[in-house]
Amino acid sequence: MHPAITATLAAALLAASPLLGASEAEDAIRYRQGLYTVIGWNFGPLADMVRGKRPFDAAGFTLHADRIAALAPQLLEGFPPGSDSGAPTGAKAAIWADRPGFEAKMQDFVDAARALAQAAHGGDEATMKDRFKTTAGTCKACHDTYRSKR
Ligand code: ASC
Repeated sequence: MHPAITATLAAALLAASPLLGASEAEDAIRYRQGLYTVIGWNFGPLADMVRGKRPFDAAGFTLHADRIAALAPQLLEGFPPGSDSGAPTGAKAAIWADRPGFEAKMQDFVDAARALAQAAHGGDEATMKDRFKTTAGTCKACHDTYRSKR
């Protein structure tokens, strides 16, 4: 085969192949799902406090808010190209097809989580609850577009 054709074919194959091996994609999927599980674990008590299902407790609120603020910035690395499949996942192909849109939604969550933790350290209950609602809104906004319905 002509070298130019071989090179073109090789380039086409590379472009079509996932950038990650199967086990790397699976690791990334497990990593991000683990993070979302831990974030959800910490989100629960905050939601309960905001909804009046458990007594407001500023120290507990701050603990969980700090954890979420620390975890949120670690999510994006769990979505490398090629990790759209390899293990059961609700992540939509739009995450990779519309990367700037996805990263903007992710950044909204990171920013909101940071503001939530800052409010918690500020100690004003109304502000804490308000920032919680903003944060929950950023979760939902991303899920609406980039996560398949469960
Ligand atoms: C949760 C959870 C979500 C978000 C979202 C916030 O606890 O599992 O996906 O909060 O419902 O609107």
